[in-house]
Amino acid sequence: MKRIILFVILVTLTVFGSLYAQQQGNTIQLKHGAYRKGVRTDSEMQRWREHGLGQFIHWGVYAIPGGQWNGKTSTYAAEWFRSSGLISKEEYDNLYKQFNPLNFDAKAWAKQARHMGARYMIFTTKHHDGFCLWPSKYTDYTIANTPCKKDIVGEIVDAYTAEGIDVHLYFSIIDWSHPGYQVGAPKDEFLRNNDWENYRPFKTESDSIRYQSFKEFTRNQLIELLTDYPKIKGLWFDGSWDGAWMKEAEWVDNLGMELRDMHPGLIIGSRFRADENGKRHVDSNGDLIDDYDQRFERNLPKSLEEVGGNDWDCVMTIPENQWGYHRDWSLSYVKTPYDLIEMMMQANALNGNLVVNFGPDDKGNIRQEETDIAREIGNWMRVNSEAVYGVHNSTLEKQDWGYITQRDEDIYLTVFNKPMNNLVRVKLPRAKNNKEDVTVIDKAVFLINGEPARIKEGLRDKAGYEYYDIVIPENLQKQTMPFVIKINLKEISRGDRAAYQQALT
Ligand code: FHN
Repeated sequence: MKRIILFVILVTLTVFGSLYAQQQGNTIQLKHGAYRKGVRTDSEMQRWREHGLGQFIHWGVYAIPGGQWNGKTSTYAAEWFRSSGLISKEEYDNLYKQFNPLNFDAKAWAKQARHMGARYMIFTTKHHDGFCLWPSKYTDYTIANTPCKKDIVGEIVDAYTAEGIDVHLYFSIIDWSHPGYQVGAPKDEFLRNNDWENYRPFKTESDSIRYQSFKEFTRNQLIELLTDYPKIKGLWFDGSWDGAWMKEAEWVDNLGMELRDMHPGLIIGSRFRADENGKRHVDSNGDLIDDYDQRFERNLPKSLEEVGGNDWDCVMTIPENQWGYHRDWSLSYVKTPYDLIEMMMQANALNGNLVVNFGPDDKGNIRQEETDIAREIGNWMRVNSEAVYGVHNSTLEKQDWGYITQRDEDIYLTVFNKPMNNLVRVKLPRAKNNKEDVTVIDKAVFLINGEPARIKEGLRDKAGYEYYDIVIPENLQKQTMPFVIKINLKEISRGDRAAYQQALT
């Protein structure tokens, strides 16, 4: 009994001790936590930060069933079809023998992505089923053993890079095809109780030994990818939530460093590894693990506080939750170009990138709906991309009619909810330099036609904020797509305010 009491006291002291340390701002010493406080400041990361829009491609043998088998349809994510219950594992594992995408044309995909305005792309080298779209020498379950035989990953890397689009390779840690891969035992209770040290992912020693072979295989494949495709900019990991992988904090951290050494500037998101306390994405001190936050899957943050000063991207499906090709898109709401542009601007306004997912079919075709979406986003980007690339959160507050982005002194107001009175009211920040000054709009122009916008007399609220109305001209009042007004501000003395107002009317 005494021992139990002692144990309880010790656990309580450890838990409260570490909470206290965090509350006091004390740092917990970690061997495998974040590499830095704040964001990476090198040029590769700066380039990534400025992308604004990306494309994701999920492609693999799951495109053959496309969510349907023997006349039955699965509502499951198409890329998880092996687990849908509609197909036997054996049947699924033999599908690759039929994989023959005769229409695959990496150059055409890359051109389409460039027209859409994507500045980077993420490509599934292998998803959870383990099928490799490159001829990996560490498994037979690859494209080399299909009738296709092409090095799909190689063609993608070359074609997209030639179009000026940076390539990041998606790599699933989960691999159902490898005999050594095993799902770790349930872990949540250990994490909840801060008892990660005692978490044991495997029941037997031999399971643990088998897992070593899987780790070696994973390492080999990652080294192979970096060796064979040196033009890539980053690795996009998935499936690292499994307890067995999370328990390998030291090994995974070392592997990450090895990969970074091989490929200077390599960009890796927060889904690769956990710290030694089983904390993912952010470590036990609340600092971001690796280079950008990958938690915003199909779920955009709503405020800068949620982003916590980190770099981040949001990967987004077009239907509800289908990443791979699913034949039937009538099963859920399908996002429109308008929806996706709105998400992109929301992301950009909060210092993030939006990545839109495409799922080509088994012949290598990008479906018509995706082609139409890519074209329409591209048409919009051709006029408005200034509001997307290289921008960041604005000094102006978020306002109800839309999203605001900024690059240097240029501020972009993207209007989604066009006010009924055709006046876009803009709340301006207080003057920075001299409290006696006021901020006013210096210039305003519509990106769609380059025409200057008319500004109406402003008003001031009790708190001293200035508001100005920008008039939407008649030729834009019927616009069904969002439009962008680029403005510049200036600070003038209060005494000059009346003259400024008069000049507006
Ligand atoms: O299980 C996968 C899913 O199939 C898809 O690949 C997404 C993309 O971010 N990642 C996992 C779910 O988080």
